[in-house]
Amino acid sequence: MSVSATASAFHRLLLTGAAGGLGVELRRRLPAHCAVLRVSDIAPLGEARAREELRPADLADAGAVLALLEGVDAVVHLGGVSTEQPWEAVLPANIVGVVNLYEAARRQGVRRVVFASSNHVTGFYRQDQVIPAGAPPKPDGFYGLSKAFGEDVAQLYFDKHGIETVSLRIGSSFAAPRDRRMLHTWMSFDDLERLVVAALGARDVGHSIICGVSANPRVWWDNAPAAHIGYVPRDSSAPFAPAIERATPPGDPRDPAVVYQGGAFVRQGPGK
Ligand code: NAI
Ligand code: 15L
Repeated sequence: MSVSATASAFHRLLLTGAAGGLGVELRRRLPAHCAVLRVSDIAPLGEARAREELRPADLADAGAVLALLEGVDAVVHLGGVSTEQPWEAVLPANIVGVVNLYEAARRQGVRRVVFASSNHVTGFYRQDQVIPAGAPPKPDGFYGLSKAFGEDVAQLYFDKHGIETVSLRIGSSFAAPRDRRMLHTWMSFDDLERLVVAALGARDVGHSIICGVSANPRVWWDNAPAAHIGYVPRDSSAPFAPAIERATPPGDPRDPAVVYQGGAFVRQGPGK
């Protein structure tokens, strides 16, 4: 199911990471909110669909990214490394790539970016804490560090060049929550669409940091800024809780993956 279509102010939207898990979902859903959807990835994208433009590109290639943003009104930036990886993999996709994207936005006159950040920017806050949506970073690895860098790039390009960004610290966006941790962090695909559409259309966002999470009963993040951009989640992890709790015993309370919000990511990465 998709959420209802909106009359969009955007003629041509660019979706990076369009071949990935969330990209496949948004590729199907974003045409309801724009006239033309330009889709890009380093991985195969298949055939172009109605009102689509295919533009394969490596985010680490500055020239390719400059061309990618030509004629675009706004960008939904999902592309990059999406899990904890060696620095050599994170650097080109998530560090060089995000600078290439914002430099291209500046040079091509693009005024709005929706940036897929991650809860791993704040993975080293404890699970017994509730933190505000824009809490100072406590990244849990190279991946979280790269997303914190991406948020800082977004801030720089707003302060210096007026390019507005909504950075989405996405929790766990999958068809359904997969474990006890995701009962806190889950965001449905319908709520993802609601959030991205709100982030594209809201006025005067400057650089806003919002948590990408459904209306779950168990909360680690105070997502008050979401009201400012008009995001109202409608789904919840609650119906999934009984089956998950039956299937998986609570973890060892001394396990760092149980202590910290980043879960298993805190056990990976530098030095591991
Ligand atoms: P994914 O790994 O399925 O998709 C990422 C896409 O980026 C892939 O299709 C990959 O080919 C592409 N990509 C990687 N390096 C590239 C490069 N150098 N140039 C061009 N494209 C490149 O990840 P997923 O789950 O779809 O996530 C999308 C975005 O949302 C990612 O940025 C991820 O960090 C972020 N996110 C996702 C969450 C989730 O629960 N799915 C949670 C938090 C953040
Ligand atoms: C992320 O940032 C990842 O992209 C996604 O694959 C999940 O692992 C998610 O965080 C999570 O924390 O569950």
